[in-house]
Amino acid sequence: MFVGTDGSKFYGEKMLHLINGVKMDMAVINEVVKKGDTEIWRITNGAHTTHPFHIHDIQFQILDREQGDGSDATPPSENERGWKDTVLLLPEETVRVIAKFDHYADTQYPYMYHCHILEHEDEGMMGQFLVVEPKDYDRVISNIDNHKRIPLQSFCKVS
Ligand SMILES: [Cu+2]
Repeated sequence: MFVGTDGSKFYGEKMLHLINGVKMDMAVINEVVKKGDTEIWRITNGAHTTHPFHIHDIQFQILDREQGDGSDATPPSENERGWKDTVLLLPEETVRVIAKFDHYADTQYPYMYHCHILEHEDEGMMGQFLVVEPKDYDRVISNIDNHKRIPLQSFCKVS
């Protein structure tokens, strides 16, 4: 799965903070994860603002950080090598995190991921993901695709 961040979008005078270019929508499931899977999420901040990116349900470990100039990814510093539920995304930075989704599964009630700056999440810088039993995955995906869900593997942008 890819999660990312985009440059801030300007709509008139208002700067919106979004993920994948869309606002949080209670009617949209942005991602679906199979319970028991280990996933690497690639989170890119294309903005000039720092965003603390928070994921519900799981704890993750930071794999590496990559600067926007395309320089090589570097491992996290000593203080970032423990279990995390939030990772700071510096401007123009990409961070990869790894997590195992092995807790509660439900086909209807999603978890959230969002920027932890209150003003940003209020603007819609938040998304929803379901964790489902593997046996339910195909059915859930086909149901959700009938609505306006962002396709899996889309490059999720936080801006
Ligand atoms: Cu933010």
